[in-house]
Formats: sequence, C-alpha cells, structure tokens
Amino acid sequence: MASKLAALQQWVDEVAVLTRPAQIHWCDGSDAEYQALVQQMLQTGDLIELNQQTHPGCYLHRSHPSDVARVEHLTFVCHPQQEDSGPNNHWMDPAAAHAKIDALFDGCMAGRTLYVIPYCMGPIDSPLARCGVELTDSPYVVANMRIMTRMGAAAQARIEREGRFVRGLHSIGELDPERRFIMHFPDELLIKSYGSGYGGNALLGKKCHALRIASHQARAEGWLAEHMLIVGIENPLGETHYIAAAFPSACGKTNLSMLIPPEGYLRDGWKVWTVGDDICWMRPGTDGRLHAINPESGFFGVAPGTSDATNHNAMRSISHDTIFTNVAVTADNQPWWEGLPGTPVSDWQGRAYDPANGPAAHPNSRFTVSARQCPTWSAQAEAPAGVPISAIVFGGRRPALLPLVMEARDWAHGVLMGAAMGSETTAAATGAVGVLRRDSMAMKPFCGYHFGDYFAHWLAFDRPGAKLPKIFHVNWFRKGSNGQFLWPGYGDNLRVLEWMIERIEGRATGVDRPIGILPADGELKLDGLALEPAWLDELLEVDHAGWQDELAAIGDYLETFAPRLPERLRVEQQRIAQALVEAAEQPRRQASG
Ligand code: SAT
Ligand code: MN
Repeated sequence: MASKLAALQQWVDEVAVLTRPAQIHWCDGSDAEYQALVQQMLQTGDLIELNQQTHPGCYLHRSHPSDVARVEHLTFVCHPQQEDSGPNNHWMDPAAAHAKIDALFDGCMAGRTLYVIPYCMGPIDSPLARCGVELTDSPYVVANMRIMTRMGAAAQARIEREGRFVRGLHSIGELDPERRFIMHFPDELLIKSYGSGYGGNALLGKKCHALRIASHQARAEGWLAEHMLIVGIENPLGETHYIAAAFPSACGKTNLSMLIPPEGYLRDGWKVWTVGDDICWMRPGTDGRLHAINPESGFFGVAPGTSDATNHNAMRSISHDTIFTNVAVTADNQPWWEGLPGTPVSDWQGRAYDPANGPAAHPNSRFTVSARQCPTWSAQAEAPAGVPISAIVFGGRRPALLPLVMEARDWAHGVLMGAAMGSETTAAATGAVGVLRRDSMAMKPFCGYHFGDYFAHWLAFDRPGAKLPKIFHVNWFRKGSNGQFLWPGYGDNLRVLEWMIERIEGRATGVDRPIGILPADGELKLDGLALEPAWLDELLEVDHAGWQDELAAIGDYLETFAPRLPERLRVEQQRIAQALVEAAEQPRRQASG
C-alpha cells in the first residue's frame, strides 16, 4: 500500500486497472526524483539540454506541433444539469462524458509509467490551500507540476489527514487532436484530460483545478478563485498595498506582477513584490477584508516579448533551472524567442530557422520556473493567512474606447466592469487572434459554473461588515490613429497603480464621469515620461457616443446569461447607460439654454 488513505489507494488501483501501466510511481517531490526524471527525459528526447554554461539546469521541451495551447472547444464542464454549466461552458452529460473519455483511457498507459502526483495548491500549512492528486503518464507533466505546485510527500500527508482532494486523471494518449478532451466533473471534484501534454490541458493543478473546480468549490464555501495576479506595491514610507488584477491569458499578467518601477520611483524608494502571476484565491477574513493566496508556486509564463527591457525580473528568474517549451535555440544552444537579442538557428519545431515558416519561437511558447527564483518574490507569498487585498483591477486588450484607468463607484459597479470585460484574443488559446471577445473577469475559459450564478456570487460579497477592495478597470493597450500604442506600459504602469493607491488612501479626488471615476488633471504622475499631452487626453477621454454603443453591447452580452443574470447587474448597466444619455444631452442643453 502506497497510501494509508483508502479512497486514494482505491482510486489509483482502479485507474491502473483501466489504463494498464507497466509500473506505478508515487512522487515524493524530492530533488533526486526530479533529477532522475530529467535524466530519463533527456534519454527519450522529451527534454533537450540547453547551454549549461549560460543556462544551468535549463531544458527545452518541444510539444507536438498540434498541441501548443489550451483547447477551449474540447474543454467540458459536466454538471448533471446543463444549465448549471451555463452558456459560458461546453457541456456534456456526466455519464456520457465518463463513457466517452474512459473509452480513450482504456489500456492507454500500456508500457508507460503511471505517476501519482499529490500536490497542494497554496502554502502547505494554509487554511486557504486545497489539495489534489494528478495521475499522469507524462514525466514532463510531473516535472512541471513539481515547479508549479507544492508537490510530493508533504502534500500527500495533508491529503491523508484531510481525506478530501481533487482527483485529476491525465494521459497524453496519442496526442491526436481527434482524440483529445479536457473534462471537468465539479460535483465529483474530478478532472479527466486525454490527448494533450500542453500547459493548462495537462498540468491539472493549474486551470482545471485552481480555477474550474476551485471556482465551483469557492461558490459553495464563500470564497473566490480568480484568474488574477497578486502584486504588492511598497511606497517610500514602507507601506505595502496588495493588488489583484485579472487580464486574459497573454495580456501581461506576469509582467505586471514583476514590474520594475520607473527610474524616479526607484530613486524615491518604491518597491514591487510578486505574490502571484496567474491565479488568486481570496476569502473574507475576520477583519472584513479579502485575503488572498497564490495557489501556485511557479510561473508558466509566455516567453515571446520577455526581455531585459520588458521584464528583467523574469529574465533573471529564468537564467537557471527552468523548463522551456516550444522556444527556438541559438547557435550556442541558448533558448531564444522574438524580442531577445541574437538570432535563432532552429525554430520551435527543431527545423532550421526560416522566417518563411513564421516566428522562430511559438507565440505561446513558455517558461516554467519556480517562483522562488524571482528577485521580487514576496516573503508574504508563503504566509498561510494570505495578503490583504486593497484593489481589484480588471483589464483587457482594447485598442479603442476604454480609458487608461477608471474606478468603479462601488462594488456592484465594479462587478459590472469585470463582467463587461472584453479583450482581443491572443495565442494562449487555439483560434483566431485579435478578435474582440467578452471575457468576464478573464474567466470565460475558466469558470466552472454558470456565469449568471458567478456574477451573483461576486455581488454577494457586498454585505454588512465587509471592507471590500476598490475596483478599477485599466487598458494598457489603447492605440492612436496611426496604430501606435498610446501608453508605454510595463514599468510605467506603476504610475496608474500609484493613482489607485492615492484613491484608496483618500489623497486623490478623481473626476466623476458617467463610466466611473477617472484621474483628475495632474493626478497621474508623469514626470520623467515623454508622453505627448494629446495622447494623455486621448487615454482619458470619454467618448459618449462610443460608450452608449458599448453599454448597449454590454447589455446584450449580459442578457445571454438570463434568466440567471442578477437583476442588480442589469440595474447597474441601465444606470450607466442613462447617465451617458444625460451627459451627452448636457452640453446641448447648455448651448440652447
Ligand atoms: O496553458 S495555460 O492555461 O496553462 C496558460 C494560460 O493560458 O494562461
Ligand atoms: Mn492564465
């Protein structure tokens, strides 16, 4: 017996009967185990050694060319009642889903090793943390899970103590897109994933558990599982505010969580502390505030665009002991991607680099690295009680209309801002890139239940005694008339975060506009920044006609969640729509009066 928890032992036994592996390995999470796996993968070609002088402990994995991103059209959330999954999820009847995917699992591990990965999402002694066990036939998944989660003996001990854990069964199968499914059974705390070895499809602790299953658990238990980074901003007085921010995949969450302050801010003593770059679990504490943990222990970050100029902290983190997936390599065998100096010799598929084949690194190529390697890793990231959240930020890629920053007047308005979020699609999921899609709270691909119920759950946090964070919406991606970005982004985003903190501390007044509160003249600190005044005007302008259309589109979008759309959100949408009409009439009335 490898586990004294009967439910765990029994499940592993059952899966072994179904999948028929040659052997079973219970992961202890030790260094020796990791090193042995790496050696084995170097032999099989699952990993390729990179330049050990420049990048000690770094390896490259090339995934199957058809298996390079999450596959939302093959991802299902299988509640017994279809309505409970909502229009935001693909649904299959649980019995039919089990039958379909179990047929694929039948005998699929013949000749392979079945790895049992006990893991803990969150600091191992945190009451906010939750555990799971992933069973997989992929040593690459084991190595990544070791970096991304607290994996091994300590997690197994907690699971055996608690008796309750999320089960995740995974096989790479044949890596055949025709035989690929990612299925969730929230009521059974169960995930089954077949036919992909990539990121969120295969590292089941990440999106499958920490978002889809956890969001469902969180609703029942009164907390939130969100697609958010967590960053601590320390001002020159040594006061730290923690901010949680939701952006869709590949919109700069990792960069914002590791932001490097502009020159003048550094001189003044501002510091940035990274708590998380992708997922945030938060729960009201006895003080009424929301307290957050990062359930992960590593970063699965987008490589292209990451450079010393854009994210020096990430570059330092990934200079050693990192797994790279689908990047290109240079002549001296260093990892390479678009945005780095130098030139690649072979592309992400291992072909001689030829620009005619497209980018050298896959646009969704990634690095997997332990968070402890990040120079700005916060000591508070390991705090069992989590960090108190001062602000929640929503954002997306919006080339027009959405201002650089706006603040919600209250919680319900903030929930509407999150629900209305939209963004241009990126390479993080398969499908067309650059199309506007609504992505409420950046959770469209990750909410494990009906969005209408999810909005109601968010609204329910506004109750007597609650000391809720302020909610803001940002847009770093606003473009000018000739297609250039109007805002420099990256480190300069701290200027916007500083304004938020000034608002939280009651030191900035802002100006009330129909769409929310925007920075008043001079409140955004722009010293040291060469920003054309006209661009700032454009970044903070409120185009009433454009916003009326936007509100109508938001209204239409929200109605797709009827009859479960909370009336409170409808009222909020109508309030703003009406305020826009009145604001548009005001100058006319003044002119004629
Ligand atoms: O592939 S993952 O889901 O892990 C990464 C992402 O899309 O954010
Ligand atoms: Mn993500």
